[in-house]
Amino acid sequence: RIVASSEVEQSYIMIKPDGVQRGLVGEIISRFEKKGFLLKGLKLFQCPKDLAQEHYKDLKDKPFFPKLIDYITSGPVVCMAWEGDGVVASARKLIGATNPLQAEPGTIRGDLAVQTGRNVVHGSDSPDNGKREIALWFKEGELCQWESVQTPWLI
Ligand code: 3AN
Repeated sequence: RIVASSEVEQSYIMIKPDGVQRGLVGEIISRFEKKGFLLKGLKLFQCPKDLAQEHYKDLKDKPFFPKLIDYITSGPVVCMAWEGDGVVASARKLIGATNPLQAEPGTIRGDLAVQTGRNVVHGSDSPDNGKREIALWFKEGELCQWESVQTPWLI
C-alpha cells in the first residue's frame, strides 16, 4: 500500500548520551528494527542546550530540569524517526517505564538501565509529539521516503 509519510504515525526515538557511551546503539536500534517499524531518519548528533530545553520544555519547572539538560547535552545522541501503525505506544512499551527499576525485564530500560536520570532512550509520548519532535530534531532533507520490501509481510 502506498501512503504519504505525513499520514502515517511516527515516533521520535533518541538514544541518550549514556546509551551511546555504553555501546548500546546497535542493540537499541535492532529492537525497533526487529519489531517491524520503518527507520525514516537516523543521525549521531551533539545536541545544543537550546534544543534540549525546547525538547523538554514541558518539564522546565521540575527540580531535575537543569540536570536533565546537562545530561542530554553531555555527549552525542542518536536521533531516529521510526514509522508504523501504532509506533508511538508500541515504542513506549519496548522502552519500558521511566524509572528503569520499575521497567519490566524484556524492555530496553528493564534490561539495560538502572537510574531514571540515566535511562538510555527517549520515545515520544503521543503521535502529535512524535511529529513535533521529529520536526525539532531533523532538518528537511534528513528524512528518507522509502518503503521496506518487508512491508507487505508486516501490515
Ligand atoms: P519518559 O522519558 O519515560 O517519557 P518523562 O517524559 O516523564 O519520561 O521524563 C522525561 C525525562 O526526564 C526522562 N526520560 C528522564 O531522563 C528525566 N526524568 C524524569 N523524571 C525524573 C526524575 N525524577 N529525576 C531525574 N530525571 C527525571
